[in-house]
Amino acid sequence: MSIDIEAHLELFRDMTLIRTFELSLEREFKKGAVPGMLHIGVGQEATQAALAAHLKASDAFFPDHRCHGLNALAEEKHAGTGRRIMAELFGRATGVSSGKGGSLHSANPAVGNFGDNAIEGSYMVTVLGVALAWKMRGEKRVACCVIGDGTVGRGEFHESLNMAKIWQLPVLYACVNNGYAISTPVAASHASGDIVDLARGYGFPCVQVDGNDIETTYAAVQAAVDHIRAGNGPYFLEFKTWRWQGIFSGEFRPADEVRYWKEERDPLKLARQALVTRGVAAADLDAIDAEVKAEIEAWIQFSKDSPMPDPAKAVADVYVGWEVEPR
Ligand SMILES: Cc1ncc(C[n+]2csc(CCOP(=O)(O)OP(=O)(O)O)c2C)c(N)n1
Ligand SMILES: [Mg+2]
Repeated sequence: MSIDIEAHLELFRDMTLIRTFELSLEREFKKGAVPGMLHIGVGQEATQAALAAHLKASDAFFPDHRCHGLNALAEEKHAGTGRRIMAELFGRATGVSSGKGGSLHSANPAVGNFGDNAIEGSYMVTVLGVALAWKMRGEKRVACCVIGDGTVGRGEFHESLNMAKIWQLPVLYACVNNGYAISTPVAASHASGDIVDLARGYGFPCVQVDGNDIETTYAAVQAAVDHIRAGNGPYFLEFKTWRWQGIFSGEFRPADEVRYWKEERDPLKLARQALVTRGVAAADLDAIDAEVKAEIEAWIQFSKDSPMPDPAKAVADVYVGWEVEPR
């Protein structure tokens, strides 16, 4: 399939932004500038860029712990404020959740980001409520949840898919199968290493795609959101991919496997090759890269220059309509 060259270039830029965001963030994390835990999505850029390209501000997505890139793109595309995701990760008052959410709890429903949750899979149930509300109101909106292969082991997976089908809810399940949950290979924890096999029994479209090819992921998400917006009920996508880093990564994976994914299946390298084949000059792609790098450094500087949250507001936004006096 061939996508419009402008769209293709924008996707390349978006993937470059995710890669740069994550590597720069990791650099700052190692220096001690970023509090808390950090799971990064390097290697999974094509999935997140494709979702960001098709989800509107009026849709909802529940990101997982590797979705800083998706969160930043949604913020940037719909509000021009991607830097507020960076500031959130730095724990600053200018962050989308006033610096109190961090990596796992940054949310901004105004751009469709309904927030991650440290309890893996819990939002597979929450997404049903959002989708049900829209269906009852007759709104053509998509409620998406991003889940990893490990998260599929939660009971909510089956509860959610079952109810989404019975009630024909507008839910997009975006399953990022990166081959591992912590250090456990997918085939060691699931009856099928292809998660799509576990989803098919619920009787709605379930499609497995190459998660490292941006043209494939873009077309797959397009088909899914078209199906859902047309009122046809839920849709399940499994993106086969691989994460470069993360919890205990590197040491437990065979050298051949690491080499294959990093050298032959790098989504950014593949996108670059595809664009050069289409006639785009390598220098133009380098210019995009340089521009994105400068932008991310500016986001980091913005974060470092931002104030810490005011302790007096520690419990503000925690309870709706109930202010608690901090002691
Ligand atoms: C209910 C629950 N159990 C355990 C954890 C700890 N935990 C955090 S990430 C993770 C692995 C998730 O694997 P996967 O869904 O494949 O995502 P990946 O990290 O590979 O992107 C686990 C077990 C958690 N956050 N919530
Ligand atoms: Mg995984």
